[in-house]
Parts: sequence; C-alpha cells; structure tokens
Amino acid sequence: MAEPERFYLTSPIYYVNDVPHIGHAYTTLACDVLARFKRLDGYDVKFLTGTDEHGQKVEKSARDAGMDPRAFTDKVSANFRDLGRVMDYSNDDFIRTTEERHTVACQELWRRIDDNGHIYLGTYAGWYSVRDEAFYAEDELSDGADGKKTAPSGAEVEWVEEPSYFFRLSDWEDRLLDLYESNPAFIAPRSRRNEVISFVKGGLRDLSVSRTSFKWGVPVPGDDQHIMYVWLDALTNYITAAGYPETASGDYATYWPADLHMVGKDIVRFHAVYWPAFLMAAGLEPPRRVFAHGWWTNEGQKISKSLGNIIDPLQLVEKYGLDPVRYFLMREVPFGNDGDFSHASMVHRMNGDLANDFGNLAQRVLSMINKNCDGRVPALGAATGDDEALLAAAHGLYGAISPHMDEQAFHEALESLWAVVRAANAYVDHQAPWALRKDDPERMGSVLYVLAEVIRHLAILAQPFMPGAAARLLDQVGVDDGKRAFTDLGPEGALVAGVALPEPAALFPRFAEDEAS
Ligand code: ME8
Repeated sequence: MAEPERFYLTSPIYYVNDVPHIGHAYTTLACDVLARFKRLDGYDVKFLTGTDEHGQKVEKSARDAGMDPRAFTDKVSANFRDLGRVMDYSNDDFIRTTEERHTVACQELWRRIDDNGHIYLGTYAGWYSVRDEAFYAEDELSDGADGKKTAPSGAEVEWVEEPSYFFRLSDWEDRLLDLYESNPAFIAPRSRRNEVISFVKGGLRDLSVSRTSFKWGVPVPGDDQHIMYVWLDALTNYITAAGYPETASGDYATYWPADLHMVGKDIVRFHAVYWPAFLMAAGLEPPRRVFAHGWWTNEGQKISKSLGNIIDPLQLVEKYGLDPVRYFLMREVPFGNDGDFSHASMVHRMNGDLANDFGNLAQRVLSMINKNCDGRVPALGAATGDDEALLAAAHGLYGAISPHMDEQAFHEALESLWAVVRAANAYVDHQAPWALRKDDPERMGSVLYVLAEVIRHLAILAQPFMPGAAARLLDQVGVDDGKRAFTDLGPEGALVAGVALPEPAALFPRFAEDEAS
C-alpha cells in the first residue's frame, strides 16, 4: 500500500505570561479542526502546539509573580495543556521552548546560519517593546497620550543599547519576494499577503537576534554572554518538533516543510518574513503556507486585561458546552476576518443552527425510526427523484467541503454542511413520513432510510468540528467506530437495513435565556 501523504500543521506557541483566553483557544481550535479533517481523509497528520517560555516578557511576569522563571513557566504552561483537554484538541505534540530538545535545535540552527555567513556582531541602539518582544524603528512609533512612545500595536517601547548579533535580513528582500511570487498560496488571506509584500518591498533592515541585558533564553553558541532573540528561539519550535537537527531517517525528513503555520494577524511578519529568511539562510526549506486569521473582540470591545473583558474559554465551555463553542467559533466569522463575540450571537447559533436545524433533523428522524420501524434501519425501496436529489446532495458534500478546508474557509465548509441540513429538513416536511405510516409504510421506510443515510454523511463530515456530538450521532445511526472515515462515505459504508439502533437522545440542548446570567 502507498504511504499516506503527510500533513504537518502548527499553532503559534503561546507566551506563558498569562492565562489562556479565547484568542488562543481559537487559533488552536482551527488547527484541530483541520488536523481532524485531514486524519479522517487518510493523511498522516502531525499537529503541533505548545508554549513560548523564554524572553524578557515571561521573565518579567515570573518576577511580578514572585516566582523563579522555571517554576512560573511550569505552572502557566500547564494551563495551556489544560485548555487543550477541555477543548478536546487532538495535537500530536506539545512543545515547550524550555525543553532540552529545543535548545539543541536552536543552537544548531544558529550555527548553520552563522556558518553560512549571515550573522555579524554589532551594537543595537533602538526601541524595543517587551510586550510585543519586537524591535521598532523610530518612524514606526507614535507619541502616546502620556508623552511616551508607543508601537503600532499600542504597546510601550523602551530604549535599548547593548552588544548584539545581527542577522543580515537586508540581503533577503529579493529572495523573499521570489518566494511570495512563486507560491501565491504562501500567505493567506490575500489582505495579509499584500501587507507582507509591501512591508518587504519597503526595504528590510538587519535584525538584532541576540540580547545581553537578561539571561532567560537559549545561549548563543560560542558566546554565552548573549541569549538568542526570543522570536528566533520561538519560531525554531516548528523544526524542533519535526526532529531537527535532521537524521537520515528521522521525522524531519518526513514532516518538514510544514504544510501550514496557523497564526493570528499580529504575528504574520514574524512567520512570513523573518522565519523563511532564517530557514533559507540555514539552507533549509521554508514552510508551505502561513494563514493569519483575524481578531476577536468582546461585545464590540478590544479584548484586554486592562479592560477586564478577557473571555475565558473554560467558562464558555462550561456555560454553553464544548461542541456549541467549537461550532460557534468556526461558523460565526468568515475565517480570516475579525469577529465579535457576543452572548446573543452565541445563543442565536446554538438555538438556531444547532438545536432547530441539525438537532431537530436528527431528533425527528431517529424518533420516527424508533417508534415506527421497530428501532431498526428501514429499507430503501424504489427511490424517487426527491430521494435521489437529497442523496446526491449528501454524496456531494465531501467534494464541496474539502476545497474549503484546503483554503481554511471553515465557515464555508460549515455552510455547505448546513445547506444539506436545510435540504433534509425541507424533504422531511415535504415527504411527511408520519402521514405515510398507515397507508404506505414501505414508502415511509424509504423516506426514513434516505434521511438516516443523509444524517450519516452529515455526522461523518461534522466530526472535525464537533467531535462529541458527531460521535453520539454516529452511535445513534449505528455506524461502527471503524466506519467513520471519509472513505466510508461511499456506498460500501451505507447503512444496512435491519440493523438495530439505540434509543435516540437529544443532540444539542437549547439555551434558555433565563440561564444566561
Ligand atoms: O505572539 N483574537 O504569543 P501570544 C484572535 N509567543 N486571536 C488571538 C487574540 C484575539 N483577540 N489574541 C491572541 C505570541 N490571539 C508568540 C508566538 S509563535 C512561534 C510565537 C492568538 O501568546 C493569535 O493566534 O501573544 C495570536 O497570533 C496569538 O494568540 C498570540 O499569542
């Protein structure tokens, strides 16, 4: 048998300066949905997430908490792992940049870049933002209300002057532009691609890649007065987890280059400019694609600790349930755009799309089968044009959804699923199987068979988005665990008449408004 094609995708690794919030949950969720989709589609998937634990910002947070950085990072990193359990992420690895395997990879990458002549020693004198962990040129800054300079992100900056190694980023302009030109899918969505191209065309300055004024980081090989710039350290996680430095037969050869780095729009420059330049300078392949999604606000307001309006994903899941939260985040906002979280829109999706549309379809069909077909899959008699049309829509779903997933258009994939949910509900209304029970039970059986088979398709394809609800639904239509992959969507996987089904149970609860507070 041919080796399965591999698919390597990564989330950002999150700073352990704070508890995880909805933004972190969102990016990793998008990766999880895609990872699950690709696994069901037969790929050998590697899905990586983790925590970014070095640098001045984390060191300062540890100090503010009165803790040693190592103990502090252990504690906060564990919160991100806990989030993963609650959100049911299916990541294959969780990397921490304080791990030994990562130090080894960072130092080796540095050596290669240095051996190839792309690093030199100088002095950095300029602005630095600890919050962004980024260097800024004077002309990028503006004057804040209190007279202090601020970065474009709104973060405070401080003046830094210290010996530093520099990466010759200015040498990479043309090769980066070539990379974007020859791989139009390298940066998505288009707005971000344009932003990155104009940034690079505007001219690149050499980049400071080491710091000497604090110690919490990976030492520069051969000069441990310096620690590596936290972004060089952080980005390297993607190859560390692929098994870099490479061995002849190791994972690196199998999984690198990554198929997708999923990030938020705030960090697209690091991923689409610095990272491919570092890799090419080391003689390594750049990743295949970077997708930078948009920003969530809370009831119309920017989410920030100082405004006290951080949305805690754990609380969301507790209040609304995991599958509704996963569905809402992937459905509400065209992936790539900014979006707003509001209680009203969450409840609207939950009661409308989930309870009324999908849940009600399953409930009606399964309880009719339970009551009128002796709780067994009915038989399909002679199919009518309406039956064929609905079955054809279900059979076409995988083909409709798959290209959307390859473009990370998760909202479109769900819209395709719901087009069939709506068509199936319209078919139920039109065929009125309850009215056939007395006079034409055979036809009633056919109608319910068609619907059960459509539900099987919907549930198989909904698994990446709502693993819990989809699994319960597949149990209810009697689909064995081993028959839930996309290859089972074909006729060989079709429901078999006579198979006994379990007692149906409601799939999606309605959210009663008086529970809202
Ligand atoms: O930047 N809406 O880590 P970080 C949507 N350690 N997504 C959001 C968001 C919001 N309001 N807020 C945060 C770092 N995010 C680095 C990354 S990677 C080698 C190193 C998400 O903890 C979004 O994915 O600040 C964003 O890019 C990421 O969290 C930033 O996480």
